[in-house]
Amino acid sequence: MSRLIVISNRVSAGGGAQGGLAVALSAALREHGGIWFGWSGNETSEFTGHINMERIDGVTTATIDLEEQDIEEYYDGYANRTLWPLFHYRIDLAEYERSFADGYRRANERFAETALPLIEPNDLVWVQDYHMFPLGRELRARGVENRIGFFLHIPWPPRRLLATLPEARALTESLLAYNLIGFHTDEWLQSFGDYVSHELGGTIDDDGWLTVGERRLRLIACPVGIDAKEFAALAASEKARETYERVRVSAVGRTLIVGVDRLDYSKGLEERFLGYERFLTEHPEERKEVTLLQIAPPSRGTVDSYQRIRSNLEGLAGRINGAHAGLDWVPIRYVNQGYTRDMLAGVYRASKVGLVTPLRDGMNLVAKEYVAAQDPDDPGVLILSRFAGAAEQMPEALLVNPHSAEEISDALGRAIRMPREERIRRWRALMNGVEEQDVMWWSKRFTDALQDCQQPTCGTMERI
Ligand code: GDG
Repeated sequence: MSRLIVISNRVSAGGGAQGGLAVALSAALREHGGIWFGWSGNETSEFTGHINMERIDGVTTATIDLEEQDIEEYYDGYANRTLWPLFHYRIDLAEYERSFADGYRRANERFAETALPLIEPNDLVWVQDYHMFPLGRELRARGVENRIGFFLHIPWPPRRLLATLPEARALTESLLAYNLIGFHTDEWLQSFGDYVSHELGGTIDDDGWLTVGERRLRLIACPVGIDAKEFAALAASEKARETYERVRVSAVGRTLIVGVDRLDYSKGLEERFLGYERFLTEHPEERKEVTLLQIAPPSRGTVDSYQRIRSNLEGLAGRINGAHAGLDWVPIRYVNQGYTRDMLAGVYRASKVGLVTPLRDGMNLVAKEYVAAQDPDDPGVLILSRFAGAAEQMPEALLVNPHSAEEISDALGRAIRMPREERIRRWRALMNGVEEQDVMWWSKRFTDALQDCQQPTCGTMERI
């Protein structure tokens, strides 16, 4: 079995607070052996390329520090202010600055330069996400002939939106350096194919082999999952049970609706609050019988659009609570902080409705965690946005258009009144999918497909 070199912006091996993705990548690294390489999250006054090697829970990690200018232009800039909004269809929020693009290129060159000595001839190299689109090309330029795969965790935007990015063509061309590119869904894969065939003259066969000039690489849809067993076990833990009781007691017999999201404009939180308000207005009989608990830990606080969404949401929650609350009831409990994963599992289980309504999402793991945490004999109902990648795999959820307050309101009414047999039937089908296509399935499927790709010859690579 080949060794695996995982390269991602941040490295998060070890520790109890790991998310499912980190668990899966750590497991794949333990199985294959190898190294997880990326940014330490720390700043240095001058970039030296010094690698800090550590061994954490059986996984070798290698991290580097970046300069302030790299962090501003590459991470806060191009990754978070340009690519993230554009790839979530928000060209109104995307900032196109040459200095960001330059910083992104420089940081990727630095990552390639420092990762180079870590890569041995037969290793599989697996690059993660939009922070590192050009990394494969930078490695090829330095003579790396290994199989290199890339996985995109966010959507690939429609061709005409992508065209607004000054570097769209160069960025897409740089992806041709990989042997394998993975997307969560067919929809994102097709968007990529559409751009490549219209703008680069590429053709794609039925097995996903893309040919552009002399380059040939494979595209696959490979939806990420969660560690379902681990999550179900978390839901049964002491801490989860304690949290479950606390949350149930605080709801005093009311039906709890839960939302859990990083505070991000892609997650549709304002639209969700408005949909919930519509429900309160249209169903006066349900008023005081329901409570929406929204957990939204802040993220990327240095970026303006994140500060704006935070203050907009606070204003909206305040207005809705002001208009509808009574002496002993507030309609929305909006919590601006994070909780441990076992506590989250308890919150999910205590909630009769999981309200997951992003405007766009590559996949959305909260939807899967909500399902995995339910009581099989009395499960809650998942309401899921049609525009989350997860919707392709989860048709038994109540699928809604997250922009429509009416659809959110109707789905809430239906979820709250849903008979137990129907809840169990829907949940069983959802849980089968969450268990079968879990995060281990995802990483194995990707690494197997990468292993099967032919190693490129040096000659072909020089022409990229
Ligand atoms: C990107 C893509 C894709 C949230 N609040 C707390 C907390 N969380 C955890 C959740 C979940 C994770 O964060 C969020 O994952 P999502 O998948 O929902 O969203 P993104 O962070 O935007 O992730 C997404 C994913 O990559 C994987 O490919 O699915 O589409 O955007 O695990 O539980 N965790 C803890 N406390 C919190 O308060 N501990």
